[in-house]
Order: sequence, then C-alpha cells, then structure tokens
Amino acid sequence: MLSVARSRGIETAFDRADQMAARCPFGSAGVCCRSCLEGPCRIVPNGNGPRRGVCGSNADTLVARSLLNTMIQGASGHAEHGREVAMALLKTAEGKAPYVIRDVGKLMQVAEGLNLEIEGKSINEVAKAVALTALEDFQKHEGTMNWIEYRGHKKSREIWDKLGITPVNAHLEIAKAVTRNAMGGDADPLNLLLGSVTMGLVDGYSGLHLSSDLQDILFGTPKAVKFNYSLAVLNEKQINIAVHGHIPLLSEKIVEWARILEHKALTVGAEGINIVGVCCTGNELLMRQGVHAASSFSSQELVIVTGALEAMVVDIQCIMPGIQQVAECFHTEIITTMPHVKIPGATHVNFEPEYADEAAREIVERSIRNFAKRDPIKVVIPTGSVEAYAGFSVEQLCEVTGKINEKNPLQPLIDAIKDGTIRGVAALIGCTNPREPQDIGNVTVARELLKNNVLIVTTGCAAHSLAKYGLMNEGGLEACGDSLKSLLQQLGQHAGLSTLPPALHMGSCVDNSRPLDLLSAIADELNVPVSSLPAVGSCPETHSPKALTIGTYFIAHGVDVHVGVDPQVSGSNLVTRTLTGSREDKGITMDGLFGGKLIVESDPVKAAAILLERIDMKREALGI
Ligand code: MSK
Repeated sequence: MLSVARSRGIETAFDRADQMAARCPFGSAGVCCRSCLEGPCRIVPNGNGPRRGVCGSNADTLVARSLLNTMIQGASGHAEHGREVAMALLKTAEGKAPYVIRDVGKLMQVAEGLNLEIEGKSINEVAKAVALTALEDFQKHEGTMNWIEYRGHKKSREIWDKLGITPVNAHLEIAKAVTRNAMGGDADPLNLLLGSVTMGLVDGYSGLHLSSDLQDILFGTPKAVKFNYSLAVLNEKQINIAVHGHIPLLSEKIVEWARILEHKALTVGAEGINIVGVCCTGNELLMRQGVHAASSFSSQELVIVTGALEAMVVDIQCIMPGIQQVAECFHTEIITTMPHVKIPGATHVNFEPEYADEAAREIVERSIRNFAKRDPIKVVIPTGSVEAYAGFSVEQLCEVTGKINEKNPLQPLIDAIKDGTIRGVAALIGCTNPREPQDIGNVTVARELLKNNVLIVTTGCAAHSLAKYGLMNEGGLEACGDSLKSLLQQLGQHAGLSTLPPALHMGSCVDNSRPLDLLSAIADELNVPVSSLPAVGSCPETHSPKALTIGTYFIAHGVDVHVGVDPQVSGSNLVTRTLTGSREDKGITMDGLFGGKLIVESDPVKAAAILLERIDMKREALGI
C-alpha cells in the first residue's frame, strides 16, 4: 500500500520520517530546554560549548526534566481516558446515558475490592458508587488513590510509600509534576526521576487499571474471540468505517448502529456495513466484539489509501493529523468526536455519553451517504488477511487453567514456571513507529523469546504486529520451544481450541493493567514481590510517551522493561545510569530501588538475549 501511495504522489508518515533523517542531536540527547524565555538553551555536556543553561541548570537536570515532561504527557492521556470512562459509568448508573452494564459479576467484584457496600443495593446503585469512587481518584487531597489501595501490589506499595511517591489523586500529581518541572522548580535530577515514577503510577492506576475495570463493567470482560488482521479486512462491496484511537465509548455504539442501519446500506448499493479497527480502539473492539483489525499506528494513513473507506472515526490519542491530507485525495470523511481532539478540515460530530446513540447514528448515516462518492478506479485492497485469536483477559486465562485446577486456577501456570516449562513471562507491548521498519522489532523479540519458552502476553500495536505475522493462531506454534508448545496445546484443548496461540492478546494500551494483575496474583500465591518473578516487558518499536509511562509503571513494580527506540536521555550519564544501571552499581538505580530497570537496545535479537539473561537471573534468585 505504501507503493500505491507513492505512485499516486500521496505522502505518508513513512515518507515524512525519511525526510526527517538528520535528527537534532540536542533533542535526541534531551539537552535542549524551552522552559522559559531566557532560552531556548542547548547545552553540550561533554564537548565545547555551554555546559549549563542561562539559569544554571546542568545536563542532568535538563534531561531529567525532559523525561518528566514525556511522562506527564503519557500519564495525562491515560488519566483522562480513565476519567471519561468513569463519567460514562456514572451517567449510565443515573440513567442519563444509553449504555447497559454488561458484566454485573465484574461490577460486584470491583465494588467489593473497593470495600463498597453491595448488600441490598441495586445494580445501578453499586455502579454509581463504583463510578464515584473512581472519580475520587481525580479529586481527593489526602491518602492514596483508591485504585492503588484496590489493585496495587502490597509489597510494591511498601517501597512507594517509603519513597513518598505514592499518588494521592491523578490531577493533583499531574499538576504537581508540571509545577516542579517549570523554570525555578525542582532541579534535583534524582528527585525528578522519582517524579517520573509517580507519573508511571498515575498512568498505571488512574489510567490503565481504572479504565480496564470500568470498561469491563460497561462492555464485558473479554473472552477468547476470533478476528482477522490486515488491510485485507476492508470489503470492496461494503461500506467501510474505520474506528481509531483508544476509548471505546462511541465505537461500541457505532458497531451497534451499523447493525441497526445495515438495511440502509443496501439501498445505496452496498452489501452491508463493515467496521474495522485501527490502533487501540481497534483492540478494544476486537477483544469484545471480534471486529476485524486493519492497521496499527504507523500505517493508519494506508487504510485510507485503499480508496474503500467511507469514514475514519477518531477519538483520542495516536491520531496522526496527516490522515486528513490523505483523506482529501479520496472520498473518505475524517470524523473527530472529542471536543479536545480536532483536526483542521475534518468533520466534527461531538460525543457526549448522554448523546452516544445520536452521534453513532449520525456517523453511520454519513458513512452510508459517502459510499456514493467512492471512485471505484481508486480502490486497491490488498488480499490475504490473517486469522487470530484474542480476548485473553486474566479471567479468561483462569477459566482455562481452572479446568486443570479448579481450586487454584493459577497453579498450572505457577507449576509450569517453577519446573521451567515456562522459562519466563514477557509482556510484548506498545507501538509501531514510522521511523522503524514496521513490525520487525516486535515480531523478532517475540520469536526469540518464544523459541526460548517464554510465555508472551501482548497489548497495543505490538499485538497487531504479532497477529499480522501469524503468532496468534495455530500456525504460530512453530515459533515456540518444545515445552511451551506442548503447554499451549494442553491449555488450548481445555479452552475448546486446538491450542492457545503463542502470543496471548490481552487488549489495548490501557489493558496493560492485565499483565500486571496476572503477575500480582502469581506473586501473591508465591508470597514474593512482583519484582522477584521471571517477568519482563518489551516495547521494541516505541513511539508514544504513553509507552514510556507504561514502562515506568512496570519498572515501579520491579519488572525490567526494554525499549527499542532511543528514549532521548543520553545527554546525562547520571540519568542514564539511574534508569539502566543494575542494583550492584554504585549510586541510586531503579533496579536497586524497585528491582527492575530500563533496557535500551535497538537490535531486537540482542534485546531478547538481555531479557533472557534477566529472566534467568530472577529464576536463580528465586531458586527455581
Ligand atoms: S495505539 S500508544 S501506538 S500501542 Fe495504543 Fe499503538 Fe502505542 Fe498508540
């Protein structure tokens, strides 16, 4: 599709990445500062030129501040996602929004986990109490965030409390982080790095855990489901609508309205309405509805280049403004839906939970009308999509393993880890990045780990890569080491499948709560901290600040995290050493404080080797 785009003179992110070939060495090292009007200051930590900014900040301070800025961006995005879902749940419970609570069991489980009274209460009363407790995590001024009390692992909590970095409320912590990062604020690089860890926790608990829990309540906890992946999921004979972004509140309704209005599609000569997913809104819908996925982040513009897309509906995060320029070459209508995420030239259909039906209906009707404007000569849809299985929430996994051990569903996994059938667990997460050859890093790290019997769970755009390259169906078993392969086959039979797929798709970016829930439950069973487990995270094709914040949340629990793209901290030896150093190193390191560290390695084969070393080190320390 990239060649098709180029042959038609359509520019995409891949072309723009090439044009950016020479990158600013100051920005790359994290040593440029635009925090005040004394600057901008660019400093040269190890060469000729100024070694401090006008205010006296040195490279360590500038790099730590620049990293904290990135973390603020990541945490804010996910916190806002969590808040929006909490508001939707509240309005649903009050009868003001047209949603139903699809998973009452999960609602009761979350309410109990939050120590809320459920006896004698109606479903809506419990839902309202849960929503208000969630919203407190954006309001309270004392204590600890409710979702950390509920979901945070006790042994990790002890470390955070001791360091004084446990968040009180998401908005308060984000405001504090912005303040400490402003000119004349915090200049201590180590203190700033601890501020980054707080942002990781804000992201993890007000964003990831809170969103996953509330979305499961509203839309159902994911169960094993089959879907297809690749641009070939677009259908030439149907009205194609792509849903893109992260928050499934409107896209769930679009799926519903596409079914209701299917008959109208026939009146314009189409054979039906085909919803396809992009990025994490795509992940949300495929996990719960089996909606096919068209593209990850990098190639979002190429979905439009097929010429067969009537509308691309976007909500929040990871939306390239470039989609509008590409859409202008076709009949595709870009539809923004959130008042704080607009694109010049795009149509805006405003989303509010109360009017979700009206907005979804209007979007589907606009798409039906757009079908008549499609130019058949421009339609090029690649062939050959890949079948994949997804929907592996912790609940779904435990349902499968519970068929082996009903009393303790985690035991079969724990036994497999102990006896080496599973050498370790890796969460393959995060993005694709147009600067990188798409999918190669994600797939190579996964394959290297699988052949060494590491169980892979996956989320986000990395999951798209693994699906596309066949690691989420039976065929992918050839990538696994012998012991992992036979375990997956054994478990699959209990799930009514021929095998579990090599990579277990756990969902979207916010569903990075799920791997941590799994690890926390295993750690509890073994009575050890999460940091003792032979578990790692890897984000080979990082692009988004959110990916770095999610990584920081993993590190705060003592899970090593690999990134394959330069995190732009090389301008400070102190910052680099603190993030990437080992517990044996002199000085303060993340590994020493939390038991997990950052691993920066662009070569995916080398990265996998380092991750295996760290897994083995933790196995040895555990005596298994
Ligand atoms: S969409 S944050 S590119 S995973 Fe979640 Fe994909 Fe990364 Fe965006």
